[in-house]
Amino acid sequence: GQMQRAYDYTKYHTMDEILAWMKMMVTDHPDVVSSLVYGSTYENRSITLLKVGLKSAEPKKMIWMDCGIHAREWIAPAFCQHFVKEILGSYKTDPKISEMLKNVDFYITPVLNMDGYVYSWKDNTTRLWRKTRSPGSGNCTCLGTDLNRNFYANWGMVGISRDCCSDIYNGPSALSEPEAQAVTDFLSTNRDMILCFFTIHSYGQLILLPYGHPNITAPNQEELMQVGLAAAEAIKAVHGTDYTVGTPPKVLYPNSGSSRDFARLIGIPFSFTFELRDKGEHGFELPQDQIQPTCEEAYQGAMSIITYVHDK
Ligand code: ING
Ligand code: ZN
Repeated sequence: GQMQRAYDYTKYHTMDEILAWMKMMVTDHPDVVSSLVYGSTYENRSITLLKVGLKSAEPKKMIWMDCGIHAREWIAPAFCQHFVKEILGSYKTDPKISEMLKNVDFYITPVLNMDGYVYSWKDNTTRLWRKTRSPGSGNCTCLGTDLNRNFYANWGMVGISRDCCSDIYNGPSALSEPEAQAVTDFLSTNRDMILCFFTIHSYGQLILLPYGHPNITAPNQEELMQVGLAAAEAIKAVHGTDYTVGTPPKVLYPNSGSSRDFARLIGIPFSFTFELRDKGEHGFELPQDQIQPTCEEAYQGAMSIITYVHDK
């Protein structure tokens, strides 16, 4: 089928609604979209991505994008959905997007931390949940590990907490969380084919580059910075929104165990964290009337980077 069925992209959606949306994308665009389960969460939900691209006889390069690694950052899953909607709505008429879909496949996970996302929708007291829902080590009574501190990338070194009640608890061990293990397995298997890695967060209006650790520098740091700055310009051109570009230690504070750093460490040349709107006025509870403009501008930022890596 060619037509896009109704879905309200200007609202936040529950996990069940997002899963139904994913099924709808596959059903409505069978020639371009398929879904793939690549792991399961602590609570046994199937971690599912959408693969978006045109069929090809040749092996295709890949672009990775995950959203919702942190439960409360609801604008992130909304962005992944907007991104899929935009490329599906434009590839038939936009020769640039159609060329991209011929040459690369997009692997897009709308909600990585599914257990946490479901919990953040439970009631008013759980709205600001960040972590997974697994028990920490030993006798701790708190639940949850920060997935973005749990990857095998200088795990446990800096910008983490060993207190399992902390929001930046890095977990009992590297890759203790099945969600981090699932991403790690996918990236490791496909690392030679992946051109670019995006992980989408909020908030802060930042484009973060590897590495989070202050003592290591990516070999293509200069190029990452230039590509990031061009993306920030593309973002600003849409609604005038300012994004800051740099490594975490330069723009905020160091961290370790992030998926962005892991992706770069295993050789994926371009790896970026987007921190979407805003700068703290509403924070994680970004009003729904900002979903559309936030996604429109960030789409242009992501496309600026994707165009660069595609044409290179
Ligand atoms: N921020 C990311 C986090 O994992 C980050 C990325 C790391 C930003 C270090 C700045 C410094 O903390 C959010 N919002 O999750
Ligand atoms: Zn985050």
